[in-house]
Amino acid sequence: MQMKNKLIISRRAAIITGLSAAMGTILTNSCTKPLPPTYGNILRMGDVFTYEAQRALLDVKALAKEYNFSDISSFPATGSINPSDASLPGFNVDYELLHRNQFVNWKLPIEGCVARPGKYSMDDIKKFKSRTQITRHTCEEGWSAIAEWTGTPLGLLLHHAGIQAKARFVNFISYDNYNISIDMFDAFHPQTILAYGMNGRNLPIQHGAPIRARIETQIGGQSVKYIKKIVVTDHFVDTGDNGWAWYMGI
Ligand SMILES: Nc1nc2c(c(=O)[nH]1)N[C@H]1C(S)=C(S)[C@@H](COP(=O)(O)O)O[C@H]1N2
Ligand SMILES: [Mo]
Repeated sequence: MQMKNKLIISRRAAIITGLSAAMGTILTNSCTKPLPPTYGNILRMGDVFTYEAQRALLDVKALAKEYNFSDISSFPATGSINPSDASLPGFNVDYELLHRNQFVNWKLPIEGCVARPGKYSMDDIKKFKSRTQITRHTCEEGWSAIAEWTGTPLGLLLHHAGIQAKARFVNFISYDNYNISIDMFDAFHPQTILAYGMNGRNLPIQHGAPIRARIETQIGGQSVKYIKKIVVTDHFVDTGDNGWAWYMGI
């Protein structure tokens, strides 16, 4: 039986195809290999291969797959699901106050290695060009779901804030104290957005209101909810050595 040729090369196939090239780069080009900031931490050895392989593939790396409306699925909420509820883990009194006023007083500070540090209100953020994408969220705990997300590309905000050449990491600090950092490649990836809309509505509380990140290049746990502050740094700040790798590309 003859196999039908697949005309469309999937993102995963492109990554696998490029893997041997990446391995070549890793093995022969040890002076310039892109090491993850967690290099040397024995508990995070997995970062080295995933990060090296994916970063060596920048030129063939496609966008994460986007889906159609008909693919949108039910979507569980996990981790913190409401930092305004004192009976739940992740409770935060500042968040509770903001929530009580429908987040009208919420502002997002962008600080650190930027020429113009400042605070952005929701109206400020919505003035930037928005991006809507229907993507699959894959949780490291074994479930996945598809939703439509609308938000502002993080790169637009970073440019607006005057990101400096020395910037290397974007650190997200959230109201429930779930903090992660990403490198500049993921920060400026066109599908990395600060999402304020989900499935055509305002982002619900359980999914991270008023704004969450969507980082479609990595596993779902990196898409931090309830964002409180963004700090750009020229060095790695390890805010979350929680047993998971720093880098979890998919
Ligand atoms: N602030 C914050 N962001 C978070 C989490 C969290 O507990 N707090 N959980 C993460 C994990 S592990 C997953 S799978 C997704 C869950 O997003 P959802 O609740 O919208 O399904 O959010 C991620 N972002
Ligand atoms: Mo997750």
